[in-house]
Amino acid sequence: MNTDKKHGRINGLLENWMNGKESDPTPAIRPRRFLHQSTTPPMRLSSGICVHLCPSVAKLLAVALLFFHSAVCAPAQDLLANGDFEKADPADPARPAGWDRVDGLGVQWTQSPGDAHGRAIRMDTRLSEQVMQAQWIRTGLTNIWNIPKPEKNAIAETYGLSLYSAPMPVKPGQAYRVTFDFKGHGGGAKVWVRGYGMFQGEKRRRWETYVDCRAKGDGWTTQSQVFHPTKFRPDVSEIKVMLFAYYPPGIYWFDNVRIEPVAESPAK
Ligand SMILES: [Ca+2]
Repeated sequence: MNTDKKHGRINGLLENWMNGKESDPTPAIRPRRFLHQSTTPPMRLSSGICVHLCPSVAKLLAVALLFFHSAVCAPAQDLLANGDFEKADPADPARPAGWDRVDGLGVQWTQSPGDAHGRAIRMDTRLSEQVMQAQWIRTGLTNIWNIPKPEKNAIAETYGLSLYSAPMPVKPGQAYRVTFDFKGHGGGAKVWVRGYGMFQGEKRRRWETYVDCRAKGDGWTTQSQVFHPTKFRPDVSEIKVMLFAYYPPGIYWFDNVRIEPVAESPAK
C-alpha cells in the first residue's frame, strides 16, 4: 500500500470510529472477550493490542490522532502555481501558467536536457543587449524589459535575464521556504523573492531576499532557503519569485520552484 493510500485508510478508519460506523479494523487480533461487551470501538495501539475505552475518551483520542496525523503527514502547501513549468497558460499556450511571458530566445520555456525534469526555464546570457532588445520589440515585451541604448556586449555583463512569477499573498508573521532546482554555472544566477505592499498610497516593492545558485558539475542542484517577508516589513502583503541569470555568459536552467509556509522564522 502506498503512503497516500495508507494515510487515507488511517483517516477513514478514524472518522468511521468517531461516527461508530466501523468497530475494529483488525477483528482477527481483537481479544475475544471484547466482542460483546460494548458498542464503543476499541482503540488499536501501535503494538497491535486492542484496548477498550469509554466513548468520550475514545472520541477525544480519535480527534487527537486525526489532528496529529494531519499535522505530521499532510504535505506542505505550495503557494507557487506551476513551479515545475509543466502547464501552459490556458489563454496563452506559449506561456507557462503562473509566470510572466517569455521572449522565447533569451528566456525560453522548453524541454530540459534529460527526461527527469520535463519542461523548464532556460536562459541564455551569451546573447547581446542588441539581440535581446530586438527580441523584446518583436514579442511586444518592451513594457517589461527595455534597454534604451543597447550595446553589442553580452547581456550577461550588464542586465542579465529574468523571469517573474505571478504574485502570491503572504500572511503576517509567517515564514516561508523557497526551493528550486538549478543547472548552470555556479554563482552565475540567483533566485530572488521580492515582497510588495502598500506604501504612501501605492503598491511598491518593499522587501527582497535571494539565493545564490550553486552548481555540482553539469547536473541539476536542489537548493532551499527559509525567509520571513514580513519580519522587517510588516506592510508586505504579496511576494513574487524572480529567476535571474547573468555572468558568466552561458546557459542557465531553472525548474521545480516551490514556496511553502514553514514553522521556523529565522531573520532573513
Ligand atoms: Ca519541469
